[in-house]
Amino acid sequence: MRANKRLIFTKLALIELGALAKQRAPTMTRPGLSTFICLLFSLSMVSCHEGCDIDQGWYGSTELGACYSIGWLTNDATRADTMDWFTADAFCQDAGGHLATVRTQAQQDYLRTWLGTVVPYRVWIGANDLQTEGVWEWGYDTGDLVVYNSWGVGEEPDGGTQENCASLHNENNYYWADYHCDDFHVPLCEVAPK
Ligand SMILES: [Ca+2]
Repeated sequence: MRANKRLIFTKLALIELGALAKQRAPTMTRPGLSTFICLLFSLSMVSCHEGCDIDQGWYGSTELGACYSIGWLTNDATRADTMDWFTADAFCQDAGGHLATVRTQAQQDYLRTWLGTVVPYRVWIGANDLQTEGVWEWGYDTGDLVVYNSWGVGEEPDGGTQENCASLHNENNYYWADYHCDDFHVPLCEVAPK
């Protein structure tokens, strides 16, 4: 990281912190800018992940509403790091969480920017319509229905009963797409911020 870029990031952070200090209500800030600043910090190796254990590979924040992890992956990720949706679901539960939910535009934007820098593969999230075709829920048979969505422009989801699990499509700007659940993708896990 060049020194002048660090200076710019520092200035942006000071501007943001100053704006936050002027607000009386701490519960509602400007999530878009804050999340952007936080992401810049993560890319510059400066911690800005309140509520998420970044030392253990969990990215996100209390403000974002989620901590996401692909913790065992590196930029050298290979197909060996991928698995089918059911194995991915169990993998995330073993990690103390669940396959990722994406419930807001801020979360989608965060994941798109972050994953675009680290994962050159399709990424499983928890959305599936395994129980009832066309009725998408977070996790298997949870009743936690998908409300916000970011399906790819066009026909997605377009696989009918043959494609019942959702992935962030790295070849399409991380919009969602439905895939056969036995395909091999990278699992994206989530835990709640502390
Ligand atoms: Ca389907």
